[in-house]
Amino acid sequence: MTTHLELPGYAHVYSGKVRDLYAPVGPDGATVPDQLLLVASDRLSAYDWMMSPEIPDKGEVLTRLSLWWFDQLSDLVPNHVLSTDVPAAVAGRAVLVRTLDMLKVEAIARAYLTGGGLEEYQAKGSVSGVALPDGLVDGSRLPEPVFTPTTKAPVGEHDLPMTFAEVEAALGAEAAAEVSRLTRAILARGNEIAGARGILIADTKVEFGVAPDGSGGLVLADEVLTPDSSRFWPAELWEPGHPQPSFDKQYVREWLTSAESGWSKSSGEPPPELPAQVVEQTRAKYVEAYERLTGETF
Ligand code: Q0Z
Repeated sequence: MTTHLELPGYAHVYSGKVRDLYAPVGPDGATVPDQLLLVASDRLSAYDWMMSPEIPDKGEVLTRLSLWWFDQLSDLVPNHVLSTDVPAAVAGRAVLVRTLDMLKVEAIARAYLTGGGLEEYQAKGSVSGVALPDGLVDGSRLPEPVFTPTTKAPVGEHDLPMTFAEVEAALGAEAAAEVSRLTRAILARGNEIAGARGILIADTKVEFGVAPDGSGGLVLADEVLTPDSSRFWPAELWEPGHPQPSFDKQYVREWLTSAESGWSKSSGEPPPELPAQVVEQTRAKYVEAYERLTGETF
């Protein structure tokens, strides 16, 4: 069990699997309600287990990538970022954001068929109520991105598919339509940009909020189009008909499932420590994704 950082001027609010939330503390000692500090750690999960050791620089790579995507998407949707002026201890891997009322829906869109979407297609010929052509296989590109929302389950539990009617009941018909349109537009834009740089984005999960005073429309929050919120695939290895290798986690998964690790996914036992070489190869993949997408040196 790891405990969170002590950040001067901030109070810890919440920790997820790989990120931590803090609230700034005002001069009166009270937390500032309209701002949050979002801190990305170097933690990595695979097969629902937290890996050890951590992946150096992963939090900074993902934070900088998310900030870059917010810029690429700024004509589509406003975002929650206020500032990157953050405590030195988390420099580069934290952002100060506007506190929003978060929508209680996981906004997911799929551009390629795999995972839960593939299972639903095989059973029903449709995904989230959208009829799809016959003959699609694992990894097939969809004619256009499909909105496949889920519930937001508590940490440790798994999210469940929601019908569009359930999203409308939760958010109202107008907001539901806007969340669907924006989520699909974000993934379409993501693939226009990433495809030209050798990365396919199979699917992505985004989070929206609204200003607590009810003014304005949807605001894109959290992280966006990172390998933690999306499935990134190397374009040159794309071959529909079987599961695609993950751009970022391939070395970790290959090692964990190899005889060398001595671990079995189905054992219920925690996985062994990652070898230094697997950690370094994985770090290099995160850096490579950042550099390919942004065209900048990490
Ligand atoms: C994001 C999360 C975690 C990082 C709440 N702008 C916002 N306003 C209100 N709430 C959030 C945001 Cl981004 C918010 N999360 C997910 C959990 C670390 C992000 F522990 N939860």
